Amino acid sequence: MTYHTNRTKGVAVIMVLLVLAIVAITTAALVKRHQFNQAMASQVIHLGQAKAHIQGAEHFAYQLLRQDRQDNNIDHQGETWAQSAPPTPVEQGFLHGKMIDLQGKFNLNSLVIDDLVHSPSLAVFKRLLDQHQLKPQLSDYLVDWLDTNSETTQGTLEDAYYLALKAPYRSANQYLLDVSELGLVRGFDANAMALLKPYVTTLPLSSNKASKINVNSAKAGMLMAMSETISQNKAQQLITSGKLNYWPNVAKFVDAAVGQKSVTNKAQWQELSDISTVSSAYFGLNITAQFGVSTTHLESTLHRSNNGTVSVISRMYTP
Ligand SMILES: [Ca+2]
Ligand SMILES: [Ca+2]
Repeated sequence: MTYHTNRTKGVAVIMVLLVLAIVAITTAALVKRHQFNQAMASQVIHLGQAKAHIQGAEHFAYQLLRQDRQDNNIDHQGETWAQSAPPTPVEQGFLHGKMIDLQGKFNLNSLVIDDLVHSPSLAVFKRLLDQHQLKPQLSDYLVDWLDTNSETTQGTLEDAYYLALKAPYRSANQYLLDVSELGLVRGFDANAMALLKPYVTTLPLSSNKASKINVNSAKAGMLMAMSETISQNKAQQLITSGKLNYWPNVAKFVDAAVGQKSVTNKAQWQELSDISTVSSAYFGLNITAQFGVSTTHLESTLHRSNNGTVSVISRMYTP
């Protein structure tokens, strides 16, 4: 009898312990779920706050560009739009942004104009490849990717290479929308992409004309690629002079780069002049907003028309 009572008591104790364990587990799960829901809710709130602030900053950037066009027709790095805003505290978060002149880079789409190779642009791109010890054939592969026909200049089929790949695809035969697409083109491996990225961009062609490069925003490597006569030293000199005092017009820059136009340098002078500008229409905007643990990033490409109207060409949020 005693044995039976003890056994019953033992079973009861185990039952109580079991119930307690279940209660503890359930409570822990509920607390965890509550914390998770709370975290989710604050994440959603923070994300909403971040996006609202980013949109505000984006509109501010449009205004800067619009105002700038009303003020002048020259674009350089000393102007307000070109100054990056350091992380600025806003209500419950931080906001920072940067605008770059995309015309300080080489527009890859300029290689093919009216379905034909644009020789001045090809020369720039070949020098850019050479500068980074990349094969000159890369420019041929890119031209074939951009032009509408499916034959290479050697008369072979462009797609022969792409269709033989493990995951086959065809040549796009159209303009690039993003620099990352270059990774699909024959020969453009990760190394080539990384080397070229600071110097190249993909912009629409205004009135089907090759894009000009803004010499007030171009890096030294870009200036070297723009003319065979611009050495590394010369490019550095031009950058230094441009920083002290921006180039107010193309002629002043070209004179400084290749010397005043004369019988001997006439061709080089004209060549460099034809691909240069001091006025930009395309800008890249990067805005980061940090609220709580959420960081949201916006990358957009803006177009500014001659009268200052700003429109968005592309916009990408992460996340
Ligand atoms: Ca300006
Ligand atoms: Ca083609």
